[in-house]
Amino acid sequence: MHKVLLFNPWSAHYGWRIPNSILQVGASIEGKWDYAFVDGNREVDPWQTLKSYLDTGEFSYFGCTVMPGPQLKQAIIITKKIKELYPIITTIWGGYFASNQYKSCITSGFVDYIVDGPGDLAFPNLLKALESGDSLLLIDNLIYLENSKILKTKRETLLDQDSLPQLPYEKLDTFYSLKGYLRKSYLGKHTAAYHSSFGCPFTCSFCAVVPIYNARWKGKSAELIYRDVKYLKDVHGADAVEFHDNNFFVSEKRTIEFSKLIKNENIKWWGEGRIDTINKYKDDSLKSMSDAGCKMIFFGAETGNDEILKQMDKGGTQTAEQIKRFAARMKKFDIIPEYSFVLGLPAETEEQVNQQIDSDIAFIKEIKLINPDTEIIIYIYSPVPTEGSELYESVKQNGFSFPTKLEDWLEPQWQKFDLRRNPLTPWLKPYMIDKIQGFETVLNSQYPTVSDFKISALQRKVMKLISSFRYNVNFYKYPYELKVLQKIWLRYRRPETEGFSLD
Ligand code: B12
Ligand code: SF4
Repeated sequence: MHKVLLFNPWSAHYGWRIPNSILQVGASIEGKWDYAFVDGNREVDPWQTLKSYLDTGEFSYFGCTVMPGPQLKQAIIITKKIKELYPIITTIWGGYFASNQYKSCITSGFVDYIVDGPGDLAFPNLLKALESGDSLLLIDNLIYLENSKILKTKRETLLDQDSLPQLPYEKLDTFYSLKGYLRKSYLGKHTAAYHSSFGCPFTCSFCAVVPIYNARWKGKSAELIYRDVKYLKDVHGADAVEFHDNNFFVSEKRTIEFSKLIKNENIKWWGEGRIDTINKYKDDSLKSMSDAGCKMIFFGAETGNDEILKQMDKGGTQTAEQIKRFAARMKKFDIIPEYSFVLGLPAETEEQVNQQIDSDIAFIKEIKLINPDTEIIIYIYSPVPTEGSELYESVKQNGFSFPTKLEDWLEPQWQKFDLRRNPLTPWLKPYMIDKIQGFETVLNSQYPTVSDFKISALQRKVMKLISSFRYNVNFYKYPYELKVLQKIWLRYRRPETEGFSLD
């Protein structure tokens, strides 16, 4: 029997999301290969579970999805162990890390094949070719070694998303109850994760989506998204959805069609979009989204510096003025803008790097005055290998390079790098990191956000009062008193480590 094991490595302590990556990979082989799901998030000891499957002797393939951060850790340790103990098993990696850092993965000695980008055709075609002995060269989206040389096949055109097989929710439910994936969030008691499109039409120079999709985007139709959301609601009790698309709002038409369909279902929803795209939406469209349950949208505001925006935001039209005006505009529609900022980009001198951090802090404070409900998420810039981009060239010139050996990513400093907390970028000095993190702590106390739904009105008031002095005089050093309060009251969600939002 040539069965397939599909593994989602551990990624979060609580609030697990439907593992859409392996779910969609499962869909691609449904009815053709027998397969099992193993989710590291739902296992006390995933190795024992994997081992019990492998010991049956029925499995020939181990497929693992890999994103940077903690997932990578379990992916490396477990795949290596499988190769050592079960050398006949073919190991296949997919996901953002595998595609973006393919050189270190494929030369590790324990990853046999990488599916580079969508696996909907590449994965079943690879399995078929491995069994028939056919050439792999004609299969798109593959990376493998031949005579120690890395071969990369061509990237396929994005497929019509409505033509893909249905997601095997029922099968997943036989391994792990689907209800266990519907977590409590600011949006609802049972929040589902759904992914409705691939890629993004833009080419921001810091973004991990660009090297894989290169300005391509394809989405499912509104009807299909509605069908799946309604299924999750009717059969499993979902009352909210977070859309995991890199850019859910590319098409105003699709968004509005979906809003019309979902309007009477009493579903709250959230997604990620661009300010300059949604700013072009008509007022009627924003109203219809709000009426249909859209509560919050995540935007890459990035910085208040127009020069840097130009450097980062290729193909876009975002400006500091627009970021401010848009925050004000969203107030009218009762949709919370969740703005993420990237601080700590390279500059010519240390002084300029530091000055840029100060001016972004001032800009964030201005946004909070314009629309205090705006949620702010601060990331420290960590490079992505977007070869050829102006930003990546500057990053390399400033002395940064990625590990060349896969296992080096297990080093504590590289694990932190992935979480965008300690980026190992030589131009960013420790005092600058302290300032960014200190500001973040003070800001989150001054404006505990609506998605911190666990704290009471009184606790909010106390935090605001205690942090006022620091906030008003820009004093962000050692905010220990606030950290203690946040630890006790907020269990402050770290979007950098546990994901983007909404816990
Ligand atoms: C859900 C999610 C999470 C969840 C993890 C849930 C889980 N899997 O258990 C949480 C919230 C915990 C999380 C955390 C993080 N995430 Co995350 N996450 C996502 C998100 C939004 C969706 C992933 C998903 O389900 N996609 C849907 C599936 C269907 O698409 P897919 O994964 O691309 O799968 C297709 C192909 O890639 C391929 N494929 C994928 N896996 C496999 C495996 C095999 C065997 C095969 C054959 C094919 C294959 O085939 C699939 C079908 O076509 C993505 C963005 C995105 N839109 O994908 C970011 C994303 C992957 N995350 C990212 C990051 C950086 C992180 C963090 C490290 C930091 C952060 N602040 O978000 C943390 C820490 C990770 C950790 N704790 O391990 C980045 C990765 C960037 C990079 N440099 O590579 C992304 C791309 C977001 C972004 N645009 O920056 N994340
Ligand atoms: S708009 Fe967002 S997803 Fe698209 S390239 Fe820019 S950062 Fe990446």
